[in-house]
Amino acid sequence: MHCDTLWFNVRLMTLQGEALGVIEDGVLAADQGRIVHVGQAGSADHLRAAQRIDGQGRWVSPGLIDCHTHLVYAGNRANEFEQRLQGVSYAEIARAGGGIVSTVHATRQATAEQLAAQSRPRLRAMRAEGVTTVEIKSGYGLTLDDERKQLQVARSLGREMAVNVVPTFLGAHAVPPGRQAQEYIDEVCARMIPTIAAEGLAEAVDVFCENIAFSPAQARQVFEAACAHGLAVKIHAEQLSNQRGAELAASFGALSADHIEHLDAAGIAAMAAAGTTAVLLPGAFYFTRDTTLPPVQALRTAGVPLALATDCNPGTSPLTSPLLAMNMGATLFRLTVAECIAGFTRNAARALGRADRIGQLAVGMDCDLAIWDIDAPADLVYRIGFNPLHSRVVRGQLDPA
Ligand code: DI6
Ligand code: FE
Repeated sequence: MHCDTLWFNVRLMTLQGEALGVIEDGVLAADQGRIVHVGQAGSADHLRAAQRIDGQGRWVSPGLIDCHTHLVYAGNRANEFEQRLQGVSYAEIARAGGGIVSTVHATRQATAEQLAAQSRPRLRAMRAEGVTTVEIKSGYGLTLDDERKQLQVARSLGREMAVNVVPTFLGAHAVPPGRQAQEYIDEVCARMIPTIAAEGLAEAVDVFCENIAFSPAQARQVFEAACAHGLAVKIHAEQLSNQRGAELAASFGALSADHIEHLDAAGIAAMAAAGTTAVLLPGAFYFTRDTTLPPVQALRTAGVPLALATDCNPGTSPLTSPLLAMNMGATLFRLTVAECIAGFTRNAARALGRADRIGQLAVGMDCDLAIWDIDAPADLVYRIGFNPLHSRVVRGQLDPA
């Protein structure tokens, strides 16, 4: 049997099964962008490879998947960070025209080219740490045209930089300046979601359900519209208070409920029953100096899959490092090494509805790989501010970057 590329002398984190699914002396083969063989050394002798690559004992994981980001935006809020260090509150900053609204203004004013130019370094930083798939949300345009612009820029950056981009429509992120929440949500449901779906601009719809954003009743309305137009649903839930948003989202078969620091037992049970993935965002927890921990042990006990992501956004998590997010997942949330790595691979794929295509080294999956100069998988989680990526492979192609 023929294949395009065969890697030998590699140590594989397959992410098959419960833990990391390690194969110490492994081989992996790809053909036409898909994995066609994964096994122990010597198990691929029947394969005739056009190209054979000696991995020199390096560790290979699935390409990292950042399943929750807002990385396409314009403007800079470092000034707000400085103000907050001086003791100015988030509410005062918002009243003075800062906060989400300042990013909305900057994003509306930017042309698509300017928006891409400002967002490109963030995607480049993620790519440099082995990211092969990233979810990118809209939510800083808050008009149909500006949301569309964000989603189109997300797509084009992905193509340009050989990163698979999964776009999510987050029109229900904030009430646009000068509008009323309910009449805006009516527009999101009646006009924006149908158009975004018809134009194929997003795979899922997300809502920021919180006392400072949209109510559970409004989230329900958005989910009904999303489902009617064949889009998957996700939710920003229980970040600051328990609105029972995760439970609501689970009743719509949500792919994920994200943040969930204030999630209760009923929410956990609903997520477990619906197969909804928990996306933990330690960067936002850290940056906002939150003190309420997500109920990690209860989620584990209930069998809810745990994903981890950067939440890259200018207000609460200016983070573009999945490796640092893994370290924070371990130090702040007490996740194990295997949970941190699964959180950026197998379980992140679940949170995006792509578990059948990415997130594991398994026959039939896309050949998206991260190749690491490390002694053991724990090095990915343990070190701080160090990047041991050797190279990236996307759909079987070695990354030119
Ligand atoms: N959760 C948050 O904390 C923010 N958005 C969200 O969905 C804040 C985003 C920002 O301040 O720009
Ligand atoms: Fe977010």
